[in-house]
Amino acid sequence: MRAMVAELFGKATGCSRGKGGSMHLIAPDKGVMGMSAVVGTTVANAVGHAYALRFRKSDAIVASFFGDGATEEGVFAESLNFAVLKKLPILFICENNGYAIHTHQSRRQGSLAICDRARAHGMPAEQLDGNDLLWLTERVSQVVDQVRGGAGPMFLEVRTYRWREHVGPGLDFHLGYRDEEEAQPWLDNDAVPRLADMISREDKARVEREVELEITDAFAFAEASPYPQPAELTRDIYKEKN
Ligand SMILES: Cc1ncc(C[n+]2csc(CCOP(=O)(O)OP(=O)(O)O)c2C)c(N)n1
Ligand SMILES: [Mg+2]
Repeated sequence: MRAMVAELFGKATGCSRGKGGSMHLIAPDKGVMGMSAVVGTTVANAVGHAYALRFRKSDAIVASFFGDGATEEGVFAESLNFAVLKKLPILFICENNGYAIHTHQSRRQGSLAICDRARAHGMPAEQLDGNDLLWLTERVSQVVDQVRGGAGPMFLEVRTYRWREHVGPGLDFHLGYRDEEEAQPWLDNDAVPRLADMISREDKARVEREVELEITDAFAFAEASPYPQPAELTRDIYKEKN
């Protein structure tokens, strides 16, 4: 949390040493192999990493996260095809929130059945409800075991919804591309309060306290951290010699 928030502040203690910002977080020691602002590109990076894991005879698998918009990029099709061809240990997870910026999926895709497109490449695909966290956790762990066991790539489309504007904390219903009626069922059925209802009031208060503390601590850490030195400008451009 500290390294992530410090990165948002552009500080030297950030996980990308303050040079990545919100869209280029990376933490290989934690298994986070990198994010990119260019929609769809991490799908190919993830397939490449799965190929590397195969070479290294690692028992790790890759989970590649992307949005519904990313499935429209050419690189998406190329990456899925290659993953199936090489039977790579990778789980593709599409977080389908119905929108790419202000455009609904139905105005961008001839077929809304994203899973069918994954199946067309020759891999099993399944749609899951992103608000049902317990089933999501159980099903994903089953699928992870299958991928780890050598089943080859698998695809999950997880249905969800965007509450706020595309970037930022504001509401954007006044823009007219969607209405509150569409959003309300998602707000009412949100995963977090649904899960909170399953635990005791004391546990809920404790979790909230711990989370608030962790966030407050991370922001204080980020604010107190220094900015990167000018010499950082030319570091991490090419692979450094050890
Ligand atoms: C190749 C490319 N085209 C366009 C953009 C501009 N852009 C930024 S986010 C975004 C929408 C992405 O939608 P989706 O993949 O569904 O992700 P979401 O934000 O909904 O999670 C677009 C088009 C971009 N960053 N990269
Ligand atoms: Mg989306």
